[in-house]
Amino acid sequence: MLKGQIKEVEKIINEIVSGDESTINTASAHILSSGGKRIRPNFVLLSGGFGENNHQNLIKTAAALEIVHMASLVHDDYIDNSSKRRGTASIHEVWEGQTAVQTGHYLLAAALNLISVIDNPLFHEYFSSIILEVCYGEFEQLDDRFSQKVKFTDYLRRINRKTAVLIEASCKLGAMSTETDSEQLFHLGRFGHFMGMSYQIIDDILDYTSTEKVLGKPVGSDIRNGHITLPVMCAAQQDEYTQELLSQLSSKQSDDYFQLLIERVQQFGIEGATQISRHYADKAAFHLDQLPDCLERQQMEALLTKMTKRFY
Ligand code: 2DE
Ligand code: MG
Ligand code: MG
Ligand code: MG
Ligand code: MG
Repeated sequence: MLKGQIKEVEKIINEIVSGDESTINTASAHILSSGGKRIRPNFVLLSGGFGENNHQNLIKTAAALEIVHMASLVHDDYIDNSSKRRGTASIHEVWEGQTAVQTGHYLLAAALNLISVIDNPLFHEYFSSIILEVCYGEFEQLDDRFSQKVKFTDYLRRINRKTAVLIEASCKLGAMSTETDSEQLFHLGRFGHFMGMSYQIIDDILDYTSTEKVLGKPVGSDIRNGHITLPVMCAAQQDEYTQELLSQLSSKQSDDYFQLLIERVQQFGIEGATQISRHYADKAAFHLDQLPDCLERQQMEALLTKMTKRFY
Protein backbone atom coordinates (compact mmCIF):
# COMPACT_ATOMS: atom_id res chain seq x y z
CA MET A 1 0.00 0.00 0.00
CA LEU A 2 2.83 2.38 0.92
CA LYS A 3 4.58 1.49 -2.35
CA GLY A 4 1.47 2.39 -4.34
CA GLN A 5 1.21 5.74 -2.57
CA ILE A 6 4.88 6.48 -3.19
CA LYS A 7 4.22 5.86 -6.90
CA GLU A 8 1.52 8.54 -6.77
CA VAL A 9 4.02 10.90 -5.12
CA GLU A 10 6.57 10.14 -7.86
CA LYS A 11 3.95 10.92 -10.48
CA ILE A 12 3.37 14.39 -8.99
CA ILE A 13 7.11 14.99 -8.73
CA ASN A 14 7.52 14.04 -12.40
CA GLU A 15 4.73 16.39 -13.42
CA ILE A 16 6.66 19.28 -11.86
CA VAL A 17 9.50 18.75 -14.33
CA SER A 18 7.63 17.77 -17.45
CA GLY A 19 6.35 20.34 -19.87
CA ASP A 20 8.63 22.22 -22.19
CA GLU A 21 12.30 21.50 -22.69
CA SER A 22 13.67 24.45 -20.76
CA THR A 23 16.90 24.19 -18.78
CA ILE A 24 14.94 24.48 -15.55
CA ASN A 25 12.95 21.35 -16.41
CA THR A 26 16.02 19.38 -17.43
CA ALA A 27 17.97 20.54 -14.39
CA SER A 28 15.06 19.81 -12.02
CA ALA A 29 14.60 16.40 -13.61
CA HIS A 30 18.31 15.78 -13.08
CA ILE A 31 18.05 16.17 -9.30
CA LEU A 32 14.55 14.72 -8.91
CA SER A 33 15.45 11.50 -10.71
CA SER A 34 18.87 11.09 -9.10
CA GLY A 35 17.51 8.49 -6.68
CA GLY A 36 17.22 9.32 -3.04
CA LYS A 37 15.44 7.32 -0.40
CA ARG A 38 12.23 9.39 -0.38
CA ILE A 39 12.45 9.38 3.41
CA ARG A 40 10.29 12.44 3.89
CA PRO A 41 7.36 11.31 1.69
CA ASN A 42 7.43 7.92 3.41
CA PHE A 43 7.04 9.55 6.82
CA VAL A 44 4.27 11.90 5.64
CA LEU A 45 2.31 8.93 4.27
CA LEU A 46 2.90 6.78 7.33
CA SER A 47 1.95 9.49 9.82
CA GLY A 48 -1.19 10.15 7.76
CA GLY A 49 -2.02 6.47 8.22
CA PHE A 50 -2.65 6.93 11.94
CA GLY A 51 -6.12 8.32 11.16
CA GLU A 52 -8.63 9.03 8.39
CA ASN A 53 -6.90 11.31 5.90
CA ASN A 54 -7.65 13.37 2.81
CA HIS A 55 -5.75 11.24 0.31
CA GLN A 56 -5.07 13.92 -2.31
CA ASN A 57 -3.81 16.40 0.29
CA LEU A 58 -1.60 13.76 1.86
CA ILE A 59 0.05 12.81 -1.45
CA LYS A 60 0.58 16.48 -2.32
CA THR A 61 2.10 17.19 1.10
CA ALA A 62 4.47 14.22 0.71
CA ALA A 63 5.56 15.39 -2.74
CA ALA A 64 5.93 19.03 -1.63
CA LEU A 65 8.23 18.15 1.28
CA GLU A 66 10.46 16.06 -0.98
CA ILE A 67 10.61 18.91 -3.50
CA VAL A 68 11.55 21.44 -0.77
CA HIS A 69 14.25 19.01 0.36
CA MET A 70 15.54 18.69 -3.22
CA ALA A 71 15.56 22.49 -3.61
CA SER A 72 17.63 22.82 -0.46
CA LEU A 73 20.11 20.20 -1.72
CA VAL A 74 20.57 21.98 -5.05
CA HIS A 75 21.43 25.17 -3.18
CA ASP A 76 23.44 23.27 -0.55
CA ASP A 77 25.74 21.67 -3.12
CA TYR A 78 26.37 25.04 -4.73
CA ILE A 79 27.09 26.69 -1.34
CA ASP A 80 29.28 23.76 -0.21
CA ASN A 81 31.01 23.55 -3.58
CA SER A 82 30.19 19.81 -3.77
CA SER A 83 30.54 18.48 -7.27
CA LYS A 84 28.50 15.32 -6.71
CA ARG A 85 25.20 14.30 -5.17
CA ARG A 86 24.28 10.61 -4.87
CA GLY A 87 27.08 9.67 -7.20
CA THR A 88 25.92 11.98 -10.01
CA ALA A 89 27.27 15.40 -10.92
CA SER A 90 25.49 18.20 -9.06
CA ILE A 91 23.52 20.81 -11.00
CA HIS A 92 26.10 23.60 -10.78
CA GLU A 93 28.64 21.11 -12.13
CA VAL A 94 26.57 20.03 -15.17
CA TRP A 95 25.28 23.53 -15.91
CA GLU A 96 26.57 26.45 -13.83
CA GLY A 97 25.94 28.31 -10.58
CA GLN A 98 23.12 30.45 -11.94
CA THR A 99 21.22 27.35 -13.05
CA ALA A 100 21.53 25.84 -9.57
CA VAL A 101 20.22 29.02 -7.94
CA GLN A 102 17.33 29.23 -10.36
CA THR A 103 16.45 25.52 -10.13
CA GLY A 104 16.30 25.73 -6.34
CA HIS A 105 13.96 28.72 -6.54
CA TYR A 106 11.78 26.99 -9.12
CA LEU A 107 11.45 23.81 -7.04
CA LEU A 108 10.61 25.79 -3.91
CA ALA A 109 7.89 27.74 -5.74
CA ALA A 110 6.53 24.54 -7.30
CA ALA A 111 6.27 22.90 -3.87
CA LEU A 112 4.36 25.86 -2.44
CA ASN A 113 2.06 25.92 -5.44
CA LEU A 114 1.31 22.22 -4.96
CA ILE A 115 0.02 22.61 -1.41
CA SER A 116 -1.86 25.86 -2.08
CA VAL A 117 -5.12 23.86 -2.39
CA ILE A 118 -4.94 22.77 1.26
CA ASP A 119 -7.53 24.75 3.18
CA ASN A 120 -5.87 24.98 6.59
CA PRO A 121 -4.01 28.14 7.75
CA LEU A 122 -2.22 26.24 10.53
CA PHE A 123 -0.82 23.82 7.97
CA HIS A 124 0.61 26.67 5.89
CA GLU A 125 1.96 28.50 8.92
CA TYR A 126 3.80 25.36 9.98
CA PHE A 127 5.01 24.53 6.46
CA SER A 128 6.50 27.98 5.87
CA SER A 129 8.07 28.03 9.35
CA ILE A 130 9.99 24.85 8.44
CA ILE A 131 11.53 26.51 5.39
CA LEU A 132 12.44 29.53 7.53
CA GLU A 133 14.14 27.28 10.10
CA VAL A 134 16.19 25.55 7.39
CA CYS A 135 17.31 28.96 6.15
CA TYR A 136 18.24 30.10 9.67
CA GLY A 137 20.23 26.89 10.16
CA GLU A 138 22.23 27.51 7.00
CA PHE A 139 22.82 31.14 7.94
CA GLU A 140 24.13 30.11 11.35
CA GLN A 141 26.45 27.60 9.71
CA LEU A 142 27.68 30.28 7.31
CA ASP A 143 28.23 32.81 10.14
CA ASP A 144 30.13 30.19 12.18
CA ARG A 145 32.55 29.23 9.42
CA PHE A 146 36.09 28.95 10.79
CA SER A 147 34.88 30.21 14.17
CA GLN A 148 36.60 28.56 17.12
CA LYS A 149 33.80 29.59 19.46
CA VAL A 150 31.22 27.08 18.20
CA LYS A 151 29.88 25.15 21.19
CA PHE A 152 28.09 21.83 21.47
CA THR A 153 24.73 23.58 21.95
CA ASP A 154 25.36 25.76 18.86
CA TYR A 155 26.01 22.61 16.86
CA LEU A 156 22.84 20.92 18.12
CA ARG A 157 20.73 23.97 17.33
CA ARG A 158 22.20 24.20 13.87
CA ILE A 159 21.62 20.53 12.91
CA ASN A 160 18.11 20.73 14.33
CA ARG A 161 17.37 23.66 12.07
CA LYS A 162 19.10 22.49 8.93
CA THR A 163 17.96 18.83 9.03
CA ALA A 164 15.84 17.60 11.95
CA VAL A 165 13.07 20.21 11.59
CA LEU A 166 12.22 18.92 8.09
CA ILE A 167 12.14 15.28 9.18
CA GLU A 168 10.08 16.19 12.25
CA ALA A 169 7.68 18.00 9.93
CA SER A 170 7.32 15.00 7.65
CA CYS A 171 6.28 12.95 10.68
CA LYS A 172 3.74 15.58 11.77
CA LEU A 173 2.26 17.00 8.57
CA GLY A 174 0.55 13.76 7.54
CA ALA A 175 -1.01 13.39 10.98
CA MET A 176 -2.08 17.05 10.97
CA SER A 177 -4.51 16.33 8.15
CA THR A 178 -6.22 13.56 10.15
CA GLU A 179 -8.11 13.44 13.42
CA THR A 180 -4.98 12.08 15.19
CA ASP A 181 -5.03 13.18 18.85
CA SER A 182 -2.51 15.67 20.22
CA GLU A 183 -0.59 13.06 22.20
CA GLN A 184 0.05 11.00 19.06
CA LEU A 185 1.06 14.15 17.19
CA PHE A 186 3.53 14.96 19.98
CA HIS A 187 5.17 11.51 19.86
CA LEU A 188 5.31 11.52 16.04
CA GLY A 189 7.01 14.91 16.16
CA ARG A 190 9.54 13.91 18.82
CA PHE A 191 10.26 10.70 16.91
CA GLY A 192 11.04 12.72 13.77
CA HIS A 193 13.11 15.26 15.65
CA PHE A 194 15.37 12.70 17.36
CA MET A 195 15.68 10.63 14.20
CA GLY A 196 16.68 13.75 12.26
CA MET A 197 19.33 14.64 14.85
CA SER A 198 20.76 11.12 14.71
CA TYR A 199 20.69 11.20 10.91
CA GLN A 200 22.62 14.48 10.58
CA ILE A 201 25.23 13.35 13.14
CA ILE A 202 25.77 10.23 11.01
CA ASP A 203 26.10 12.49 7.94
CA ASP A 204 28.77 14.46 9.82
CA ILE A 205 30.58 11.27 10.88
CA LEU A 206 30.55 9.93 7.31
CA ASP A 207 32.32 13.09 6.21
CA TYR A 208 35.35 11.60 8.07
CA THR A 209 34.84 7.83 7.77
CA SER A 210 33.58 7.33 4.23
CA THR A 211 35.52 7.49 0.98
CA GLU A 212 35.75 10.18 -1.67
CA LYS A 213 34.16 7.79 -4.18
CA VAL A 214 31.08 7.25 -2.01
CA LEU A 215 30.80 10.83 -0.71
CA GLY A 216 31.35 12.41 -4.10
CA LYS A 217 33.60 14.95 -2.38
CA PRO A 218 36.91 14.74 -0.53
CA VAL A 219 36.88 13.21 2.95
CA GLY A 220 36.98 16.02 5.51
CA SER A 221 35.15 18.54 3.29
CA ASP A 222 33.22 19.92 6.29
CA ILE A 223 36.31 21.11 8.16
CA ARG A 224 37.93 22.36 4.96
CA ASN A 225 34.75 24.47 4.54
CA GLY A 226 35.20 25.67 8.14
CA HIS A 227 32.39 23.63 9.73
CA ILE A 228 33.15 22.34 13.21
CA THR A 229 30.89 19.29 13.57
CA LEU A 230 30.35 16.79 16.38
CA PRO A 231 33.26 14.42 15.50
CA VAL A 232 35.64 17.41 15.76
CA MET A 233 34.20 18.44 19.13
CA CYS A 234 34.47 14.89 20.45
CA ALA A 235 38.07 14.60 19.22
CA ALA A 236 38.98 17.91 20.91
CA GLN A 237 37.61 16.59 24.18
CA GLN A 238 39.79 13.47 23.99
CA ASP A 239 42.95 14.86 22.52
CA GLU A 240 44.97 17.97 23.37
CA TYR A 241 46.72 18.03 20.02
CA THR A 242 43.34 18.32 18.25
CA GLN A 243 42.59 21.30 20.51
CA GLU A 244 45.91 22.90 19.60
CA LEU A 245 45.29 22.38 15.88
CA LEU A 246 41.76 23.77 16.19
CA SER A 247 43.09 26.95 17.81
CA GLN A 248 44.87 27.61 14.49
CA LEU A 249 41.84 26.91 12.30
CA SER A 250 41.53 29.35 9.41
CA SER A 251 40.65 29.25 5.72
CA LYS A 252 44.27 30.09 4.94
CA GLN A 253 45.68 26.91 6.49
CA SER A 254 47.67 24.52 4.33
CA ASP A 255 46.55 21.16 2.97
CA ASP A 256 48.96 19.45 5.39
CA TYR A 257 47.28 21.18 8.32
CA PHE A 258 43.81 19.96 7.28
CA GLN A 259 45.12 16.47 6.59
CA LEU A 260 46.60 16.30 10.10
CA LEU A 261 43.44 17.62 11.74
CA ILE A 262 41.27 15.17 9.75
CA GLU A 263 43.45 12.26 10.88
CA ARG A 264 43.12 13.33 14.55
CA VAL A 265 39.33 13.52 14.20
CA GLN A 266 39.24 10.09 12.54
CA GLN A 267 41.26 8.69 15.44
CA PHE A 268 39.65 10.42 18.41
CA GLY A 269 36.26 11.77 17.40
CA ILE A 270 34.26 8.96 15.83
CA GLU A 271 33.45 6.83 18.87
CA GLY A 272 32.03 9.71 20.93
CA ALA A 273 29.98 11.09 18.03
CA THR A 274 28.62 7.62 17.21
CA GLN A 275 27.51 7.21 20.82
CA ILE A 276 25.61 10.50 20.74
CA SER A 277 24.00 9.59 17.42
CA ARG A 278 22.86 6.25 18.95
CA HIS A 279 21.52 8.09 21.97
CA TYR A 280 19.26 10.15 19.66
CA ALA A 281 18.19 7.03 17.75
CA ASP A 282 17.21 5.41 21.08
CA LYS A 283 15.15 8.46 22.02
CA ALA A 284 13.42 8.28 18.63
CA ALA A 285 12.62 4.60 19.25
CA PHE A 286 11.20 5.48 22.69
CA HIS A 287 8.67 7.90 21.19
CA LEU A 288 7.71 5.40 18.51
CA ASP A 289 6.96 2.90 21.28
CA GLN A 290 4.40 5.31 22.73
CA LEU A 291 2.29 5.14 19.56
CA PRO A 292 -0.39 2.50 18.95
CA ASP A 293 1.08 -0.73 17.59
CA CYS A 294 0.02 -0.84 13.94
CA LEU A 295 1.48 -1.48 10.50
CA GLU A 296 2.47 2.19 10.14
CA ARG A 297 4.45 2.08 13.37
CA GLN A 298 6.24 -1.09 12.29
CA GLN A 299 7.17 0.50 8.98
CA MET A 300 8.45 3.58 10.82
CA GLU A 301 10.57 1.32 13.04
CA ALA A 302 12.07 -0.32 9.95
CA LEU A 303 12.87 3.09 8.43
CA LEU A 304 14.47 4.29 11.67
CA THR A 305 16.76 1.25 11.69
CA LYS A 306 17.66 1.80 8.04
CA MET A 307 18.36 5.50 8.51
CA THR A 308 20.44 5.23 11.63
CA LYS A 309 22.55 2.39 10.29
CA ARG A 310 23.43 3.89 6.93
CA PHE A 311 26.98 3.76 5.70
CA TYR A 312 26.80 6.13 2.76
C1 2DE B 1 22.57 19.35 4.39
O1 2DE B 1 23.76 19.52 5.05
C2 2DE B 1 21.65 20.46 4.74
C3 2DE B 1 20.91 21.07 3.84
C4 2DE B 1 20.13 22.30 4.09
C5 2DE B 1 20.46 23.31 3.04
C6 2DE B 1 19.62 24.52 3.14
C7 2DE B 1 19.75 25.63 2.40
C8 2DE B 1 18.87 26.82 2.59
P1 2DE B 1 25.15 18.99 4.47
P2 2DE B 1 25.54 16.91 2.57
C9 2DE B 1 20.82 25.73 1.37
C10 2DE B 1 17.43 26.60 2.24
C11 2DE B 1 17.15 26.52 0.81
C12 2DE B 1 15.91 26.21 0.29
C13 2DE B 1 14.74 25.82 1.13
C14 2DE B 1 15.71 26.25 -1.20
O2 2DE B 1 25.96 18.47 5.61
O3 2DE B 1 26.70 16.37 3.33
O4 2DE B 1 25.77 20.03 3.63
O5 2DE B 1 24.58 15.81 2.13
O6 2DE B 1 24.68 17.76 3.60
O7 2DE B 1 25.91 17.85 1.47
MG1 MG C 1 26.46 19.81 1.64
MG1 MG D 1 25.79 22.15 3.65
MG1 MG E 1 27.34 16.57 5.29
MG1 MG F 1 24.38 13.82 2.92
